[in-house]
Amino acid sequence: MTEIVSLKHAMKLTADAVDKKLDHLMPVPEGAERRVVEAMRYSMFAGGKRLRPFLVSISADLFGVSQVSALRVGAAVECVHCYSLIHDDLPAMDDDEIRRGRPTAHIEFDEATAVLAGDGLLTLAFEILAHDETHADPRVRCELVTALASSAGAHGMVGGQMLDLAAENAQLDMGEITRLQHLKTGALMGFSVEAGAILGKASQTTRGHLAAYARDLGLAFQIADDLLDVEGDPGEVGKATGKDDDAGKATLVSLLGIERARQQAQLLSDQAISHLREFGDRGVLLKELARFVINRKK
Ligand code: GRG
Repeated sequence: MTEIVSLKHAMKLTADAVDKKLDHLMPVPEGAERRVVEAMRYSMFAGGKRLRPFLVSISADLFGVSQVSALRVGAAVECVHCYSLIHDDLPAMDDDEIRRGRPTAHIEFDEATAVLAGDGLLTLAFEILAHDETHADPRVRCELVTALASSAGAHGMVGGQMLDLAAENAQLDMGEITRLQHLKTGALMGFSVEAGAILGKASQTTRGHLAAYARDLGLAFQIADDLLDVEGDPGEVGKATGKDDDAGKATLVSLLGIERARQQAQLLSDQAISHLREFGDRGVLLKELARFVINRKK
């Protein structure tokens, strides 16, 4: 119980700090472009958990990296995450009207503005990473840019979203679903964990352990998300539930059933924790987070 309280406290501290940073990085301009920035801010400051910035922060902590760097990278990855949610909600994709308990961006504004708000956030992410305040070493900044681009692009999250769209009303097996989810959800989480190691110039062996942790964490997170879609309370989850079933989407829950999916999430969470041995007590928040993602209610 004490550990969960301290995890929540640590998550809140990071969320507050990254919100402050994002507020500073997204000033509202005068003129006609004001509307797109307002839409970016509307979606950005809507009560997200800031899980990915927290992952950056705690992985950076393992290597004694300054929180100034970690917060900027956290802000960048949250921009990419937020863009993906705006675009995912569009009528051409998941066609959702509620996200985080509020009207989605295209409902609150309009479709064209929502597309542009997503584009604005995606490009802002790379501007943040490339700035010399993110890290003094340009090679580190370049590595961050490359890693975020590949985890967000056609061989990462965008590719996963393509597989997801193609999967409607298709019979996917466990391997295919796992690959889809690894790309759609896991890739950006993988970047978030890897970012600390890039900032801290960690060894390849250490990076391998963190990548294995992130892979299992992402898959466990996604199963929990699919369970929430089946069992969650829309009021608490902050969005419509039952969407996967309505769209005929294959998930590990539809394939395995609720009980076995829950067991699989537990197994992945335990496996994620097993990759953290080399960090000893310093890995405690990463461990707690692996437990948190499968027990969350939103
Ligand atoms: C449109 C390129 C493009 C990609 C969309 C992320 C994504 C890919 C789709 C979102 C659909 C979805 C519900 C995916 C499940 C995993 C996920 C990203 C959940 C939302 O992440 P949280 O729980 O959200 O971290 P908050 O609101 O806390 O920020």
